[in-house]
Amino acid sequence: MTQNSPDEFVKGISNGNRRMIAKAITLIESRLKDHQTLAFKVMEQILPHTGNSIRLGITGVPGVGKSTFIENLGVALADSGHKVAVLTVDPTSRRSGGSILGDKTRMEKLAAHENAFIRPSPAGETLGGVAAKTREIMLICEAAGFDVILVETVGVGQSETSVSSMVDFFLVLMLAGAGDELQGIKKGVLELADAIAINKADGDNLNAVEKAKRDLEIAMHLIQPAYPTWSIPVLSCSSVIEGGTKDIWETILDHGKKFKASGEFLQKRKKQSLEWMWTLVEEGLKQRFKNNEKINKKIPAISNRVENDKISPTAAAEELLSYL
Ligand SMILES: Nc1nc2c(ncn2[C@@H]2O[C@H](COP(=O)(O)OP(=O)(O)OP(=O)(O)O)[C@@H](O)[C@H]2O)c(=O)[nH]1
Ligand SMILES: [Mg+2]
Repeated sequence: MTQNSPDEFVKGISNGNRRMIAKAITLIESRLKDHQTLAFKVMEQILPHTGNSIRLGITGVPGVGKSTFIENLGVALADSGHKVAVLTVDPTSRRSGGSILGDKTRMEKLAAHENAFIRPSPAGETLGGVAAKTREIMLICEAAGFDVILVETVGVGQSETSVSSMVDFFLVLMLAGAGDELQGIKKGVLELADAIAINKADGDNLNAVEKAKRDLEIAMHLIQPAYPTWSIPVLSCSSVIEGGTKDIWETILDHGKKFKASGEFLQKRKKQSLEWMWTLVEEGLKQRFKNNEKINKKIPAISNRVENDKISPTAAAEELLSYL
């Protein structure tokens, strides 16, 4: 099969052609040098057509209800004419063994919706690799006319930081009544949040949700808001009651309005683009270092000298770096 030209890709993507979008994503995910070169050209050309979307990140412990929330909100938005793309960042191996399928069935209605596009986590050895690809896939979706991008990530390690640095609004879902430890409430995660929502606010759970809200509001007072125009709200939501996600969406729109008016919206996106560049530089440097033959040859001897106190780790690092 002959490969499409960059122009054909760009045309297909801007026409919202699903097959071309899928092909472009395959290109982004490929390890082949030829594919990467082509992907680079395509990305360069579509870049001016990106950015016209609301980018929303959603995190929370496994089972908190992220996928159900996305299905619910996504269908409501898609029904009202929005074009919704759902991406995931999940560096854990949780998803091998068919749970991608699991997620698609959890988002059954959304997956079947003509205004929606669901793409599971790309493969990648490093979180940085997975996140970088997700970010590029997000740009492809934007160029294809998707105006709401929902990125789901499980609350593990650094994946939250990666996702929060590619979205306009970062939503942390929590459960009432679960201990702090279980929730993985690290201060760091709360600092990334633009809103916190206690999920499953339905049925017998309502009292516990109210209590959790009060506790979290107190905890949030200790956190310095990152942006002057926004103090982080603690909300509640439910995906099983009609309109249970409506307040969250309104909060997101309100945030967008305020950030656009104050200029912080563009500022944040610019900052994120620069941060992304530096992340890629760091990853690239590491990769080049690891793949450098000259350095690889020197490593055993120099390691030996470090182990036997013949050379200080500082001097050894200096020497290895000098070969780059
Ligand atoms: N009562 C109630 N149950 C919910 C709600 N949202 C999700 N659930 C249930 O909670 C379970 C987990 O939901 P998921 O949406 O798969 O959770 P998740 O956070 O995506 O989980 P992972 O992808 O495994 O991290 C499912 O059995 C849902 O039916 C809610 O608002 N209320
Ligand atoms: Mg899920």
